[in-house]
Amino acid sequence: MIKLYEFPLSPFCRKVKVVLYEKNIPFASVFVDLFKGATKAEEYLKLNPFGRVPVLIDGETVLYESTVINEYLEEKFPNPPLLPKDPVKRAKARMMDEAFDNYFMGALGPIFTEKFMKPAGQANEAGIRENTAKLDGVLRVLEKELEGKDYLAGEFSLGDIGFAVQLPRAESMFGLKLDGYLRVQAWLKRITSRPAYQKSEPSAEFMKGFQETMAKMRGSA
Ligand SMILES: N[C@@H](CCC(=O)N[C@@H](CS)C(=O)NCC(=O)O)C(=O)O
Repeated sequence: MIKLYEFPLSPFCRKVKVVLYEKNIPFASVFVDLFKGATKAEEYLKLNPFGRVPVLIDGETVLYESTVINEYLEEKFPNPPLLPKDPVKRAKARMMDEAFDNYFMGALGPIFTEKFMKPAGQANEAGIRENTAKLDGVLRVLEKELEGKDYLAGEFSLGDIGFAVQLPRAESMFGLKLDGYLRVQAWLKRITSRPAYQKSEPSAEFMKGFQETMAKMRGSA
């Protein structure tokens, strides 16, 4: 059976999990405790020398990088398809996934560090504002992309998944405002109501533990 090494809150892990569930691929989840530095352990580095989650193991095949893992799953398990047939729409789906990884997560990562990793009161507020403005810029792009379309590439695809798993989290944990982005809100509703999406949500128990650990870390940082 396929194994997914994951940290449930990681959007890169959730990108892969949504695909596994959408395609009804059975898999076993292996919890990688980022708080305990598990990605830097010698055994883990044999799987991913860059020390990140997710890692997917399929028989003898060991893969890392969420985008590549999802392309692999799409090729090996083509049904239901998560990339459009039309080459232009396929390119759009891939562009949107890249935009998520690079521009959205590229701005959210530094906000996470400032807001959650620094001791209370020591966050670089100017840095947070600057990166929040970048996130807002990405939302403007999405709103425009969704003009006349239900999904970013015209049909539900790999291009929607990263954004859809992380936008609600960015709203609840980072205070990102979706007000005024009406197409984005409607599109999110369409995706978040999918059973595969819902199954990929971290459990309430995990979230409670996560919040307690973050609070302890900030208190003692
Ligand atoms: N480009 C990678 C990014 C993976 C990544 O950054 N994962 C983070 C969690 S969201 C991680 O493993 N961090 C652990 C660490 O840096 O030690 C992908 O798409 O899989």
